[in-house]
Amino acid sequence: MMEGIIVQGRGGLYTVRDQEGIEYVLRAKKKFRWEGLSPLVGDRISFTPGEISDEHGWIETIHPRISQCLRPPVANVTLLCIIVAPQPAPDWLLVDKLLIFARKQSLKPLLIVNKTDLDDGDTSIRLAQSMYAGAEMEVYSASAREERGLAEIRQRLSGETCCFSGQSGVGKSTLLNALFGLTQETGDISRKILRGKNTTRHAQLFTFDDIQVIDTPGFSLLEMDEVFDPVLLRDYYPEFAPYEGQCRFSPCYHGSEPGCAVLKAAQEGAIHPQRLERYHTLLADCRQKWRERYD
Ligand SMILES: Nc1nc2c(ncn2[C@@H]2O[C@H](COP(=O)(O)OP(=O)(O)OP(=O)(O)O)[C@@H](O)[C@H]2O)c(=O)[nH]1
Ligand SMILES: [Mg+2]
Ligand SMILES: [Zn+2]
Repeated sequence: MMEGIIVQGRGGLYTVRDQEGIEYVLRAKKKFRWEGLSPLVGDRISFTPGEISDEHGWIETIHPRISQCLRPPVANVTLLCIIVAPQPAPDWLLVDKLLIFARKQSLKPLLIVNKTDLDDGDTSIRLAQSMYAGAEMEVYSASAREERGLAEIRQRLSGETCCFSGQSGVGKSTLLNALFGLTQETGDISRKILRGKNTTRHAQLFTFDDIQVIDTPGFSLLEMDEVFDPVLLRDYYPEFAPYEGQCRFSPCYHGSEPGCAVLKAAQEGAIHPQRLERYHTLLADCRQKWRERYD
């Protein structure tokens, strides 16, 4: 049996790369379906290669995952790189949701503001830096087009399995091309609606020295799929931590309770008001799902 990593999967066929960099096309054995397990890009697997006359071999074993993302569906990522750009306009709520996903999976999150060449007065990068200052997320900036900020990012990605994630059209593929000399297809942004055109259709894994990166298709909707007790949401906000236990009520959701230390901190400028506002949006969403959980 041989060992490899899934670099792409489409239509039930998986491209797998072995240690020597040779690629094989494989199918998954039926037993995985019975086990409710489906192979993901990033999975480490054991396989039997196809015979010369066969078109494909078989995935025999999927090794235990250190992490698993559902959106985008990839395995064994260590660093979730969330990409935003001044254009298309950042959906910060989407960023906050990705950040929560990352925390749930114990992935380190990292934000990259791309297209700084379009960032008038550094508005986007400054906003990102101030919003996430207390959120334990590193913030980098880059211009794939003008090749700015690339060396710092490359250095940060060293030793990691990174997943590039974010809205369509922010430049994930262009940035990966610039960082690693790839020639992936990139797409224009629609002029009318200023949105990406979903150019990347499948997740794909690339390896450069000690860096593995996965490019993924952009998306604009992200549901908080998991239903969980809304009181747990606050645990995903490191900027709230200094105030836990100081609110009048216990537990406090930091919603609109009187005597809430988090609300007070936000009023005094210690917590970014937009982060708190979006937290309230997610809290309402979470509460509704929690109420409806037995329906
Ligand atoms: N001005 C500017 N444009 C950029 C930069 N990076 C990417 N773009 C442009 O943004 C558009 C979208 O780039 P893509 O790399 O296809 O975006 P993507 O995030 O991979 O999009 P999907 O594959 O659809 O998710 C292209 O027209 C790129 O040329 C940049 O740093 N500056
Ligand atoms: Mg792309
Ligand atoms: Zn509170």
